[in-house]
Amino acid sequence: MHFLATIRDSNMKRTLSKFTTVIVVVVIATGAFAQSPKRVLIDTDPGVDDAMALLLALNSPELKVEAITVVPGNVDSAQGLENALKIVSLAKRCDIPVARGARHPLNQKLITAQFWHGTNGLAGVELPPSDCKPDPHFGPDLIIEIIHKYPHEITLIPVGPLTNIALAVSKDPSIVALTKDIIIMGGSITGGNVNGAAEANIYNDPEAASIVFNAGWTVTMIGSDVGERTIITRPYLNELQSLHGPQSDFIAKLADFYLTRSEKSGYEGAAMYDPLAVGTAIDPTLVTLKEMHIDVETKGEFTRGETVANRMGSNENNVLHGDHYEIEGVIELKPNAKVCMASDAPRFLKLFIDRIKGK
Ligand SMILES: [Ca+2]
Repeated sequence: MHFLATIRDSNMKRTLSKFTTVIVVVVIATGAFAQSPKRVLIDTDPGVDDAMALLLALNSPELKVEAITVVPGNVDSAQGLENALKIVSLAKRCDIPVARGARHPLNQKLITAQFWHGTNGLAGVELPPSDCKPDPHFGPDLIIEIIHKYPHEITLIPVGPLTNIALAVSKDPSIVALTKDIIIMGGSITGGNVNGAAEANIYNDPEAASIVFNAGWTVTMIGSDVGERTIITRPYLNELQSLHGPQSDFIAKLADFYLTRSEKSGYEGAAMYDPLAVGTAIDPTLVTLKEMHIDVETKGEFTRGETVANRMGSNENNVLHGDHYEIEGVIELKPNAKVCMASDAPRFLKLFIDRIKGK
């Protein structure tokens, strides 16, 4: 009896094994693996361009938004949570957890940006009250939980100051090795947008940024310098306004406000900072990346918050000899970032408009 059962069992195993092989072959042949959406978690300080980035993600089949966490930056934490909940409600996606995170940066006072983003952070556009409720988790705890739920599958897309990500990494460093990818909007290797040196997301919490860049993963850095060469202009806005829908009309109003503000400052269009980070997750061929080592300046009088790029991959090794130092070779530096050097702006803008128009 036991012998017969073993035969049946092994026959069944062979049949199952063949069946599994057939499934694997079919899946590979049809490219079904390639089509499975990328699981992403967006950490955001909404924010005009954040709203654009969120709705781009929610309308892109390449991505599955597992959660949204809110960090203070463009607006304070309470306003940011309200904005994020209204945006997911507009997209009819109350299934996505939205959690409030940190209330302030790690080591300095919050600097909000209503000057650029309007009184409520969303160009003064009043969205209907949200049908969605906030997730009860603390944002960094939700980040940790989602990464453990889907090990090696989550792409983090932080598009605000890095406070929540730094808190998550500090509480549970094991998430670094379990994260598939991290694509930040932040930094610049050719001057800042806050002042001569610093980009706003890094400037708003340099200590957090330093923790994130030094955590042990390779950060894909979509900087403000490339965002400023990836701009939405009037012809794109006209195209967006050619079809109507609740999300499309909302984004058109934001884009109009944002463009008018940029034009007043002498620019021909508005920088698509945060949407380009989401675009990179959707289609990495939209950007050109270069590996290098990035340090975050946390002390400089004029350079606090600067992302200091080492393009050579080494520092000189200066050794004290009596009353002076001598260079004794170089100290190799491991790249900790893939820095965005350029974007295919027309292709990205077309993708953005196509995904939002008429929605
Ligand atoms: Ca942002």
